[in-house]
Amino acid sequence: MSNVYEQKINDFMAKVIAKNPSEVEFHQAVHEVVESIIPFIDENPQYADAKILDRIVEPERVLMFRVPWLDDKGEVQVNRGFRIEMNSAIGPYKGGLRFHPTVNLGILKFLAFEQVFKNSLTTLPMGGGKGGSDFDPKGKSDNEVMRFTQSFMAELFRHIGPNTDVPAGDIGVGGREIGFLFGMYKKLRNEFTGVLTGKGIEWGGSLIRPEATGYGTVYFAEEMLKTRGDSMKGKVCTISGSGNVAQYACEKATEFGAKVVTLSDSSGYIYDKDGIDAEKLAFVMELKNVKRGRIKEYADKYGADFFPGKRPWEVKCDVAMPCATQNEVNEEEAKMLMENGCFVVSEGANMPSSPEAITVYQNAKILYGLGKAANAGGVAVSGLEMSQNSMRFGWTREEVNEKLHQIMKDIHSTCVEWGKEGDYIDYVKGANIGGFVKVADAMIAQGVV
Ligand code: NDP
Ligand code: 2IT
Repeated sequence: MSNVYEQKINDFMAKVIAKNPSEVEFHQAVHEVVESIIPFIDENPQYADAKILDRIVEPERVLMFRVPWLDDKGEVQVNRGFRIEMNSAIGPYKGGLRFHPTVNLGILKFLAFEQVFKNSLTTLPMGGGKGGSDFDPKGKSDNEVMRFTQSFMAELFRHIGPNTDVPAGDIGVGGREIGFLFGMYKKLRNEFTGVLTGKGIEWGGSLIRPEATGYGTVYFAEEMLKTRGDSMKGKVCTISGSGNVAQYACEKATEFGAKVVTLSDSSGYIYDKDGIDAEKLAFVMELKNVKRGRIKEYADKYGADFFPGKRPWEVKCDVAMPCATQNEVNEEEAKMLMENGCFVVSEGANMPSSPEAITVYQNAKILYGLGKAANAGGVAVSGLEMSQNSMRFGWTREEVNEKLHQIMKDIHSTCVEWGKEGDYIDYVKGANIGGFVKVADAMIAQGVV
């Protein structure tokens, strides 16, 4: 990159950091995007004239609120709730809710910022948002989760709506939580609407929404492999996480003929050299979604290895799919992946690779599908859930899956269109520019608002 661009990027970042001190994940996400966008804007001055970059890093609205609730002992607990309404240029704010003790403003702003570009890439009319709380669902009873969730919605309901802001799940928010949130919203508004996605199939949900993020991440990996005349068949895959995204990435990779050898949680990872087949995955789903147990129990049951406190990137693989959380692959781990022959990284999680890890992938010229492209399948099917709710009609599994698959192919094509550099496809550049253009053009068309 030329010195002129580096100077412009540094100047821009200095302003962002001064204005948003201590929001380190937000700085990281913005930096990754502006590295692609600043050179692009130089050739497309209409975006500079309209100050699009200055506007796009500023949330349209940030909501922060007290969430008091009573635990099972009758003691008062207090958490903090957030909703970041980042950008509504191309549709209502859309994005998940995260319940995790690490949640803070900077993390949710990074996620909301990523969501703007991701949602644009899906081709569907959705703006970007994110929210959540520092509430820790681990070890809480169903009743405690319900009381917390109802208190959270007792404030959030006045800010959201099917044409305004449509939350969904993320870490710590799955079918159970969406159910409690929806029930409370409906009671407070006296309206049955598609205000949340990820709903149960009996009450307005879409088939394939639970599967969508993980499936999409594998579809994206398959598209990347196709550019080299290759496929997922026969590939050894490492996956981190064992939640919603990891489970369905494992299912689809196995269906595509790959062998998935790892899963993890925050306590460590399991390595199963024989592969995690459908029966073993059913055990994981019961363990994680119903019993809410630890991944170590997989090793106890199937005689696999368990590595406490470690992440799976030291395991030899062809394809790595980080599906747990942000910054879960550092520079050293990225180097380890490359040294062991990994040549595809498809990110189910949001921003799982550190900036240094990304540089390692780029220098090695591997197929690197960053989260905002590779994990867009989840929000894409959320968009399809919104369409089905508006039509008061539901598509079949096959129809939704086909649409999801096509959207992932289209996102891949967009990345190629904007990111092709000779023989190499820079998916980072491709996704950032491809996601930016539509939002930026819409912002210009709508004036200074
Ligand atoms: P889940 O809550 O279902 O699962 C999260 C998994 O990641 C768990 O195995 C959890 O382990 C692990 N994990 C979470 N935080 C950490 C941490 N700090 N360190 C180590 N492991 C951790 O969440 P999802 O599967 O829905 O989300 C996973 C990732 O995918 C997130 O980055 C999310 O933003 C992203 N994503 C999710 C989408 C969705 O539709 N759900 C869509 C697009 C992206 P433990 O149980 O021990 O905490
Ligand atoms: O990060 C994400 O894209 C999600 N957690 C899903 C958001 C959604 O609205 O389905």
